[in-house]
Amino acid sequence: MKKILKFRLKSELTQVNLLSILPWLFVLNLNAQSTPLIQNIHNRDATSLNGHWKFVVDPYETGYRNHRNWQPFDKVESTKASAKPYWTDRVAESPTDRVEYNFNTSAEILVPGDWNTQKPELFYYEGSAWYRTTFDYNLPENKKLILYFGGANYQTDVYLNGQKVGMHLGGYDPFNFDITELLQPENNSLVVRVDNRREDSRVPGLTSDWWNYGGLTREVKLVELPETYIQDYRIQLDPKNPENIKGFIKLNTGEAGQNINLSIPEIKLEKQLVTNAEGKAELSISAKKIKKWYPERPKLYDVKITTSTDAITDRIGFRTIETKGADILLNGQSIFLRGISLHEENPIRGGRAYSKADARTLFGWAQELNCNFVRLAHYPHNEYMPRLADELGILLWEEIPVYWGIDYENPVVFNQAKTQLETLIQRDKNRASVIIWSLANETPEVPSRLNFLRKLKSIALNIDDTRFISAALERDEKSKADVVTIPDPFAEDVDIIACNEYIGWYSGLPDRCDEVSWELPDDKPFFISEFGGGALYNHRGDKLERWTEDYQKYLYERQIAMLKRIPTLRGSTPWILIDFRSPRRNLPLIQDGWNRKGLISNGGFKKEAYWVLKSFYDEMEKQYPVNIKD
Ligand code: GCB
Repeated sequence: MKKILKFRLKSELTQVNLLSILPWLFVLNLNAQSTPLIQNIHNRDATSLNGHWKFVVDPYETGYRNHRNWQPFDKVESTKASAKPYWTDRVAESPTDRVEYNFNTSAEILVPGDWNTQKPELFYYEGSAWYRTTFDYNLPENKKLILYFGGANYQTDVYLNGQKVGMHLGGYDPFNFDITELLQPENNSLVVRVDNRREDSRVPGLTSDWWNYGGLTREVKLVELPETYIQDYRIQLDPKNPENIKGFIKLNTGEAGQNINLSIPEIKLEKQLVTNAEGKAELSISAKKIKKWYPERPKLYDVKITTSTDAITDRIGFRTIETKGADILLNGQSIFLRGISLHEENPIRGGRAYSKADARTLFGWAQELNCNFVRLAHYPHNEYMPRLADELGILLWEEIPVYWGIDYENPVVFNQAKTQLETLIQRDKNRASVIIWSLANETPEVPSRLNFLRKLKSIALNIDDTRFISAALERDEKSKADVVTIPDPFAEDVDIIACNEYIGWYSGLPDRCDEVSWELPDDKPFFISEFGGGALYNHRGDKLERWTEDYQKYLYERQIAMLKRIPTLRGSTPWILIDFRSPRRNLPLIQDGWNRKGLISNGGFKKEAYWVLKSFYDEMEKQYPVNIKD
């Protein structure tokens, strides 16, 4: 009897355990087919697949799911070797075979680009659509071909010549696949399904305050690589010894004893390294002659990595960043982050921003405002942004869309947040401009959230412990009369305490700023990650008439007066540089689908408050002078 009881207990336990890990097993498999992201694809010779692609919209997912059991065809096909995925260039096999789609005769769409602003009928569309392009490619022997996507929102299923290549989840992070085995010399047919539905198992979840642009929103390209290639590297100053460059270089094959040459020709630095059993070489090199990267002097060096089979060059800036009490020290000097928040949107052309020219327009406006800092809200922006920020000397806050109410209990959600964070850090860890990894924005305090965020923090630090961890936290304006506090326990985990506040807009009138004081820890830098209010360009009136430029201007004046009274304040990124599209914002004649908190209108015209912020930043620039020593 005793024995049986023991056995039953054991099997129940096994059952419980299995049930609790099942979702995790599923999760582990989600992005399994993609090749680990390759460092610096940006500077590799590539064949662009940008341009006109064939396009078929598929709201009922006819090409993706079986209409009788609603299962994706992919799942069924993996068990039937001979079956061809539906809608991936099937041809009619007999005159009676009905094929109810045809890429050859379908409409076209530009890649990169969202579908919402290219096709008026898809302006509000959230669903699935198919893309197809064809290409020839003569791949030399002993080479690999990598198919790279800068980003596609949200689920992307990729098929080459009728076979599934892989699937990616995540709307704003790059991914790549090795397509060598499926490639043919001529007439390759690349078919991609993109689905941008909002779901509570995704990140962001069901709700946000920006446009859910769908499609192949970033560039697509083919990159030829040798069998053994430089897969990853981190080359940065050692925060503990800024006269040293520290990091690693990793090859894709885990072979020991391979030689790697690292050089920075401008300072005549050259170093031979040898890989360990993981195909990785750790490095720590004295670099006394290096000139540091400052926003005021964004010095970049050509850094060359060469192996017997591969070579790559990057442009890297070297700087240190640390906190000391309430100060943020860049290259040892206290700075004030004169920032602004930005969505990845080109308001003048309309739609998602994706090019270097777009990046220049957006950063150009920020620099005119005398910013040395930009918050890339609320998701990873395209790679041109951090690359150009490196060149222009703009410090960056980068973040993942763990935003408002997401499902912290769901391991599928956690895994997506984790992948997006890892990929962002993987892509940008060599950019001098990036100083903050932000893990969340205005996330309500529910019990499972803290653990979720702490796990993300340790994942971030594991990949890169040279930058700050932060999050746009919520404040408490109610518990104590006229005192604002940040009761969020995650404030203890961050290097910079950042919070969003809308005093004078969602909470009271602008004069309210004069009534409140802030109670904050004095041993950490404090940062206002958002404040602001809406104004329609050229709508003028009394300073207390909402939606006028005059109200917005007055709000900025009162806010800035309040900010100046906070001794630990070391920067701000008001919300937001430019009016942006949001389906939540439908006040007729004022919003009409735009969040109007921009300092610049969607037509590109500066509002009055722009100049108020600029003069604050001119003043801060004087208060925090920079002394370039090398
Ligand atoms: C916020 C959000 C931001 C919104 C903004 C607003 O706190 O972080 O995404 O767009 O408020 O305009 O209300």
